[in-house]
Amino acid sequence: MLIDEAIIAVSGGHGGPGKASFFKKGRGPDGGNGGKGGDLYFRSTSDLMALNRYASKKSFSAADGEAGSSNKKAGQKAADLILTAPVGTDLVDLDTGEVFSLNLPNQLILLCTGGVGGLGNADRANSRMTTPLKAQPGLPGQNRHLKLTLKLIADFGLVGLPNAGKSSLLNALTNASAKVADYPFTTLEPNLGVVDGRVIADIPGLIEGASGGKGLGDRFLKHIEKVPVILHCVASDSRDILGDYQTIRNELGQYNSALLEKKEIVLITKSDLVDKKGLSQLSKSLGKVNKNILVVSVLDDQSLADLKKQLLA
Ligand SMILES: Nc1nc2c(ncn2[C@@H]2O[C@H](COP(=O)(O)OP(=O)(O)OP(=O)(O)O)[C@@H](O)[C@H]2O)c(=O)[nH]1
Ligand SMILES: [Mg+2]
Repeated sequence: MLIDEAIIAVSGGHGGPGKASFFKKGRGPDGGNGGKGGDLYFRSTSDLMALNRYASKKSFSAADGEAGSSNKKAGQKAADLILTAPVGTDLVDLDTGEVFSLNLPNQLILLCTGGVGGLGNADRANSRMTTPLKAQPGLPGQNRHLKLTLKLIADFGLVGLPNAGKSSLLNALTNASAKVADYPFTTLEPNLGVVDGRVIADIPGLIEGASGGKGLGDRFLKHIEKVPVILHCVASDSRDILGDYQTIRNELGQYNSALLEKKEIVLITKSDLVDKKGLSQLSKSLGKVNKNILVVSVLDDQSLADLKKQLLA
């Protein structure tokens, strides 16, 4: 199962404690400083499942700095911890509201700096305090409570009512092998496919009320937010194709009105089920709301080639 949301606690490592020690024969303090705690980073990965590990483990901390030792020997800085999240993940600091977005491949973001190491008693010595007996303990690393939300980054998003033929199109156009069946809600998680380096996302079916939680609800609407072009599928054998179209537009708009500003190509799917005259009526009726219409069938290679051409242009 694709996990696309997680809440975790993260922190940089604690600074290592300084050392309190003395040279032999009363020649003063020789305790070394503690090392810095490790920093905690997030790196983007192409692995869509990368958030799954945060379903079980909820707390991550970089390693603590090494303690200082005698003879003024400083402790080592601790190793950094690099966590991963899929490209398209937004990380929101739940305390400050800061948002960090992993939108690029292999992007590295510093989230928490490690704490500085404590001073050993050698470095604490000064003219007023020549022989400090104590060292400093080091400081804790920065910590954050993060909400991770994956919003798929794809060039195109297939959107529509259940059964509209979205997954069939994904399979016909790309290398994907999404499950296809003649019942609603076959697709329960988004699928991705690639054609000539362009990514198409197949978003699970939406129904009236999805933005308010009906059907699979609004869980997947967020995946449309980072997709620049919507491929809106409406089935040609529907009894009310304009109604189907408007239902989806309403849900998109209620979730986030910015989704309605995106470029939209309307795909009248399963065109083999309707005769030419019927198809031209459907195009005419949808043409009142969107001029960018293509008629496709997974059984009609020419229609798929035309669609591909338009997508890759
Ligand atoms: N005749 C015909 N049937 C199609 C075509 N495309 C899809 N179908 C059928 O329509 C049904 C639904 O197809 P899917 O691709 O699973 O539809 P979906 O939109 O992904 O559905 P959900 O995942 O439930 O939202 C399946 O039985 C497909 O075989 C087509 O071009 N022509
Ligand atoms: Mg499907």
